[in-house]
Amino acid sequence: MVSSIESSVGIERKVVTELPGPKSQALHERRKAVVSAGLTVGFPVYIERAEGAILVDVDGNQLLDLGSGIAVTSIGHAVPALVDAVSQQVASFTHTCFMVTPYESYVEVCEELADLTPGSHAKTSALFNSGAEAVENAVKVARLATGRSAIIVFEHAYHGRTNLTMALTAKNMPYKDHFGPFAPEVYRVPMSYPYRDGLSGAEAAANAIKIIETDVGAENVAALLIEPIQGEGGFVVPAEGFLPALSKWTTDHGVVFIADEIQTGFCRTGDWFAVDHEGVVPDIVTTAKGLAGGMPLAAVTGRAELMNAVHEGGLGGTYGGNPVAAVAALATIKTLRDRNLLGRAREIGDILLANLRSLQQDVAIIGEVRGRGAMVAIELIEPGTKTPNAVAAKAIITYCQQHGVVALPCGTYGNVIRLLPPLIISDEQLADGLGVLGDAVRSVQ
Ligand code: PLZ
Repeated sequence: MVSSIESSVGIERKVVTELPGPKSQALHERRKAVVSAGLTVGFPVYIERAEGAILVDVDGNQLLDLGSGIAVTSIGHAVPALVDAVSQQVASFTHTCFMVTPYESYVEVCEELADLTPGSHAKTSALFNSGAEAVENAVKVARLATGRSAIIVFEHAYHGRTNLTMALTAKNMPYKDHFGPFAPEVYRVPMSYPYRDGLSGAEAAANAIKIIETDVGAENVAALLIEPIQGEGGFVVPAEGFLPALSKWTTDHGVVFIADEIQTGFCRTGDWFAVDHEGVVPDIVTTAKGLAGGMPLAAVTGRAELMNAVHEGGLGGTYGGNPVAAVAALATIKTLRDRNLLGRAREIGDILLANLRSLQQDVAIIGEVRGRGAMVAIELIEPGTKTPNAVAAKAIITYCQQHGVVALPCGTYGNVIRLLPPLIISDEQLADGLGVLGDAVRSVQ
C-alpha cells in the first residue's frame, strides 16, 4: 500500500515557540489595520512554506495539517508534480480568457471530469473559480434546462457565500446574518442525520419527499441540490438508502439531481466522489477544492443535454478555467491516480474510525464518530445527553493548536471536530495527530 509515501516523511510536527509565536502575533496585530474584521481566523499562525502534511510558520514551528485548507490540498503541500506543472505554465502564459482565445488544458480538464464523475452518459463541463460560483451555475443550468424555478436544499447544508448560495446555505450565523434579502424559490427540507433523527434512509427520504410534494410540487422543482456527506454542516453522513431514494424521485419527476461534491470529491471519502459509495449517478456534479491542489478552480459537470441546453454565451467568466489552475488540476488528478490516493483515503478512514471509536469508549463527551475515508469527525455532546457541546469542541481545538496540530470545527451547532488530512499523510504523522487529539479530548473531559 502507499503508507510510506516519500515526500510526507520529510518533516514532522515540531513546536519551538508558544503558539501562535511572536512573529505570527505581530503579523496578526498588523493585519487589524488593513484586513476586514469580517474575516475571522481559526488559528492565527502565519505560514511561510509547507511540505507534505506539514505547515511551517514564520516562527519556525512545524504544524501537522489535519485540515488540508478545508479539503483542498488532498495530494499534500508542495508536491513536485504540481509545482513543476504550475511553474512551467506560469512561464508560458498565465491568462488569455478561455472565451477569448482558448487553450488545451481547459479541454483536458473537462475530459478528465467527464471520465471521472459518475455515469457513462455524455457529459460536458464549464469551469469556474470557486465552489460558490460552480453551485450558482449548476442552478442556472438546471433552471434553464427544466424551465422550472424551485430549488430543494437540506437542513445543515452549506453551498457558499454569494447571494444565491447564501440562500442555499442553511446556517444563519455567521454566513447570512443581515446579508439579505436572499434569492427566492429555495426550499429547505430535513436531511437524513441518523444520530439525531433516528430514521432509516428510506424513512428520511420519504419524509423529505412528502414535504417537497406538499409544499412545493414536483412539477415546480428545477433541482434538488445536496452534499452527499455534508461538510460545514457537521460531516453529516446520511443513512444508507437516502441518496438513492432521492435520486430515484428526481428521475421520476424530471428534476435535476445536483451533487455538491465540492468538499467530498476527488478521493476524499475513499471514492472519486462520495455518491459513488451507493452507486448514485447525479445529473450534475459541482467540484472545486481538491480538484486543483490549492489553485482556485471549480467545475460544473453534467449530462450533455442539460449543460448544452444553455444558449451560446450563457456561461462564462473572465478567469474560469485559468490555465495555471487547469494544469494544477491535471497534475492533481494524475497524482491521485499514480499514488492510489483513493486507496490511501480508505486506509486513513479505517485508522481514524478505529482510533476515534476506541477514544469514544473512554470518554463521555463524544456522542458520535462518523465519516468516510479521510473525512471523519467527532460530534461532542454533554455527557449522558445529545445536547451539542460547542464549548468542548472549542477547547479541544485550542489544545490541538497549542500542540501544533491544525484541526477544524464544523457543524450547525459548532460542536463537531472534523479531520481532513492530506491523503499523503504518513501513518506516523496520523498516529501523532490522533495522539494529540486524544490528549485534547481527555483534557477537557
Ligand atoms: N459547497 C459543499 O464545502 C466550501 C467554506 C469556508 P467556495 N466550504 C468551505 C467558508 O467559511 O467560507 C463549500 C463547500 C460545499 C460549496 C462551497 C463553497 O466553495 O470555494 O468557498 O466558494
